[in-house]
Amino acid sequence: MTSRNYIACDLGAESGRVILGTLVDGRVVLEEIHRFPNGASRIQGSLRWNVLGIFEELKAGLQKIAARGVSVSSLSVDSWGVDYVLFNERQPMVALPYQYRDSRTAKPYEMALEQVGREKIFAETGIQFMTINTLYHLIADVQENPDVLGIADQFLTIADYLNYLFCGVASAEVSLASTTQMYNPVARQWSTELIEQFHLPKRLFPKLVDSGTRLGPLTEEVELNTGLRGVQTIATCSHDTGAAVAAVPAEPGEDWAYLSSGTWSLIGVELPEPLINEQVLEQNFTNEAGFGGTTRFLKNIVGLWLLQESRRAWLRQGVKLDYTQINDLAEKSEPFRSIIHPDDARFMSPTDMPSTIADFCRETEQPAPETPGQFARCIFESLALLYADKLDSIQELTGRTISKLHIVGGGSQSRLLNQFAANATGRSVFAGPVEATAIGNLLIQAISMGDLSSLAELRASVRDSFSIETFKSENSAEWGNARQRFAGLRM
Ligand code: LFR
Repeated sequence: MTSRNYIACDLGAESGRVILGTLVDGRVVLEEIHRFPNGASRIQGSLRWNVLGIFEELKAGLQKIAARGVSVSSLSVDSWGVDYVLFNERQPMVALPYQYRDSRTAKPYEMALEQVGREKIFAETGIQFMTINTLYHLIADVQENPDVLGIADQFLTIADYLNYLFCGVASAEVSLASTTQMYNPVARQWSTELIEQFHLPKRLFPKLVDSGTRLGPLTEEVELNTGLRGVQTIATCSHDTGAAVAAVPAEPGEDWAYLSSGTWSLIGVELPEPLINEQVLEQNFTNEAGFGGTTRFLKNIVGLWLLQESRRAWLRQGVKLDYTQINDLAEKSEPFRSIIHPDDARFMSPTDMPSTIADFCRETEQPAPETPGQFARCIFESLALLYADKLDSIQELTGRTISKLHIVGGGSQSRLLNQFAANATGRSVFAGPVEATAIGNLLIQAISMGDLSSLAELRASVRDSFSIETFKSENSAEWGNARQRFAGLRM
């Protein structure tokens, strides 16, 4: 029996975790060692991340592992996309990093599209247009914070930055680099064209590395702080969605799509190459870099953010509900009472999610939800309807026929949403694993360390290690009507 240990530091917008993964004869076993809440702070009218606080929490997790005396081969950090830290040789950080939902990109976004145009930006990057993208944040820095930029040597996206704090090697892993909308997936380089057009300081752009690159051992400082020794730092898929897609337990073939479900819903397919054309631009799909040179052809949907923000609003009113209770309430609520279009821009960063949802319903002449159960039912049904729409677009854009939808990530725990997704899309849904991101992170480390051989073997290991639940499509007439109603909601 051979057994190897790896550590995944998995950072989401809501929480961070340190997970110990053990690979025993090709099967992976997970243990959550440390979990901590995460979230942006509102400071001086802006939204910022406390990245050094995250670093301390990750080290607390590493200390717990060191205290057990287990031998660990390697570790790797993954995180959400687009956000970045500016630093120089003497200063670990020259400004507090912005959170992607900060409104400072509104003007730079308009300006960039006007000046250079969607066609050019898309042809260079293949990335969907979202105001959250790094490109518009960096333009905002050039315009509003030239003094801060002036003292920065480099930027690094969040997971790459934390890998750098662990091992002292600064590099941009391609999956995370691709989320910036400044990476050219065909040239496999930063887009010199966009760097020049937008007068972005060239020196800030870090060296690019492939997914699965061994960066180096922990620094002496980190070894001393944590008690961990002899551990390699690996840039796996630094982008959480990239790691999650790597761990989708699909059999080889072209008949499946994935939905990585968490704060965001990322729905798409894995392609051998980027798909960059007019139709893709028009439908605003994206080509993010995946493990092993693959392309994650997908679409960002606002996702469970709708529910997370609603839950926070209810909490402010003294109504405390966990997700199991919310699911139960949704299940008991009237079907299709009101539906929203999750793509509507108002849902991106509202100050009060339930009243924003209620407003949408009133404006579209539907009854506004009143109870948490009604809100949750409306959110789940609306998300499922949008998944169905996007699957149709994916088929049309790629020419593939999709018969299976793999749902991974925290959102796959909602059996109700899984069933709705099967009903709305008319496909079989395969739910799990919940921890796909951490698993992808851990098993890409296993590939880098020579313990697994390929992406196909990685996926086989996920299939062998975790149970996957199947949901068959039901109530097709009812959902067909709902899809028509949903199509009429386009605003
Ligand atoms: C999911 C995710 C998405 C990215 C969004 C913002 O956690 O990484 O893939 O578009 O967060 O960074």
